[in-house]
This record gives sequence, C-alpha cells and structure tokens, in this order.
Amino acid sequence: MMRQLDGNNLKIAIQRKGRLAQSSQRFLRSLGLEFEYSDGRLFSNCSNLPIDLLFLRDDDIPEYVQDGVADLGIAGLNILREQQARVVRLESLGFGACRLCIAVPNHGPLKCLDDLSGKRIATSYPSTLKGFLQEKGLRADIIKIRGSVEIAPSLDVADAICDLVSTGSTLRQNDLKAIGTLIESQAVLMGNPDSFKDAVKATLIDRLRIRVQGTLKARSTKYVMMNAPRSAMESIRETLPGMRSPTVMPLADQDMMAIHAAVPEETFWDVIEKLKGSGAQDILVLPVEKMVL
Ligand code: PRT
Ligand code: ZN
Repeated sequence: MMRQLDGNNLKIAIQRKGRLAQSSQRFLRSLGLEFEYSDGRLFSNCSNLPIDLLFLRDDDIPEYVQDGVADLGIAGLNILREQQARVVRLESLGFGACRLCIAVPNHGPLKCLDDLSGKRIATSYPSTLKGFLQEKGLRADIIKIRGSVEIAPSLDVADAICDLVSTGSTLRQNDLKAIGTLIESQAVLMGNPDSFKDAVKATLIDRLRIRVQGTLKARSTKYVMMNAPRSAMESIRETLPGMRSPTVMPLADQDMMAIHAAVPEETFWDVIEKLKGSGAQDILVLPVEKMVL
C-alpha cells in the first residue's frame, strides 16, 4: 500500500534522476535511513525513522527547502549559489565534485579572462557569472542557454562558455579549454532555518548531522595495523597522529608488538613511509566504516 507524506515527519529532498541521484540515496542509506525507491516515485517514507524523502529535479531543491516544503535537501553548491536561496548550508558531502569554469576555443583569439571584455559568454549560470564578471571588473554579454552550452562557440552563438566541468572530456571534445574557475562545487546538505525552531525536528536534524560527520570523517580515515619490534615503539608513537594514543598489544614473540591506529587520508602515505622507516612490518590498512568521537 502506498503510504502518504506525514506532516510531522522530517522531509529530505534529493535529486530524482541524474548525477546526484544515486550518490544521494547511497549517502542517506549510509546514515542508517531505510527506504524504498523505484523509478518515477516522487516520495518515500523511511521505515526506521520519522523521515520522508522527496525526489525532485535538482534545480527545484533549494527553493523547496527555502519554502519549507522540505526541511533538508541535497544539491550541488553550484545550484545553491546560482539561486541564492535562503537556506542554511550544513555540510559538504564529498560527492558530485565539479568546477564551474569559463572556457574558450582552443585556437581562437581569447587567451585569458581579460580578453572577455565585450565578448559573448553562453551559460546556464547567468547570476553566478554576472557576479564573477563584476568582481573582476569585466564587461561581457551573458547569453543564457539551458543545456548543451558547450556547442555555443561552434554555432557562433557565443565567444566563450561558462559551464560545469568534471573530467574535462566535454571541453576537449568541443575543442575548448578552461581559462578560469568560478566555483569549486560538490553536493551539499542544506536546511531550512525554521526547521530548527521545531524541537522534535531540531533533535532529529542534530542526530543526522552527527551521523553525517561520522560518515565523512570515516571516509577520510584509514585503520592501520602493524607489527614492530619493541625498540621501534617510541618513534612509531611519535609518527602516529593519534585520535588518542595508538592501541598496542604484546605478541607471542616477546620482542614484537602489534600496533593499531587511525590515520587521516591526507597524510596517509607520509605516515606509512615513516612507520616503515621506523621498523614497522606487516602493515595492514583497512577502510573505516563509521567514526564517532
Ligand atoms: O533533471 P535534473 O534537473 O534533476 O538534473 P540536471 O540534468 O539538471 O543535472 P545533472 O544530473 O546533470 O547534474 C546534477 C549536479 O551534478 C550538478 O548540479 C552538479 O552539482 C553535479 N555535477 C558534477 C555535474 C557534473 N559533475 C558534470 N560534469 N553536473 C553536470 N555536469 C555536466 C556539465 O554540465 C557538462 O555538460 O557534464 C559535462 C561535463 O562533464 P565532463 O566530465 O566532460 O567534464
Ligand atoms: Zn537540473
């Protein structure tokens, strides 16, 4: 039986179809939300928490959250900036990474941002582009286009484009090159400020944020296990930036110890090399599923 939206439930809006749809669902599941999804569905009730999910076009999400139709939403930072919606940005979620770039034909007369004065730039992000040009003191015509912006120069509709780039292959296929970046974007979790005034919703949002942070922190951490001679303990201890101090256990061989520690992704290889240099052996690295400090 199809259940209805429950007025008291917390509502989270995510993209229905498109680049962020799968990853947004996967992300919510990693927070412990259990729900069903089938193609064409517009909403779903979580079976284990008082939460309803709304499946929308990404462009509609900031406005739905701003108007309170949804309490929380996930969309690209690019959309949030373009729409200037009155929502609170809660967390960056680490997926959907892309850059909003200005690009020009590879072999044309335009080489740098200053060359754009008096030229036409095609984009689906007119408001962000307008702000960027103003900030740089450049005057150019903004041609607003929905979709397939990259073909505008070859059709002579524009001299340059301002569009999202992730791998860069669309630019290459269209013989374009990026000459400037307006936004480094990724999926973000946004919230309606009024939802925090409702005590029940505020508590649930706080619970979810702790889970979000636990999931994000885990993603950037590795659990490292190694064996080392007792004599190496001091220098290993110094190398390991601890959450707390590392776990150290004696081995059957009296001269050897087992050491376990959490290591942040960004310093991972440095730490591993130093550990090896200090005498650590049999180093085993495991992903961390969740991390709640
Ligand atoms: O139907 P709906 O309105 O919900 O979806 P949509 O078609 O408007 O958006 P969708 O699904 O394409 O993108 C959703 C969000 O994904 C965007 O708002 C961005 O935050 C994020 N994202 C990440 C991207 C890209 N990477 C991306 N590469 N969105 C679009 N692109 C396009 C870009 O516009 C260009 O056409 O991909 C092409 C460039 O990709 P590369 O890999 O060739 O550089
Ligand atoms: Zn869209």
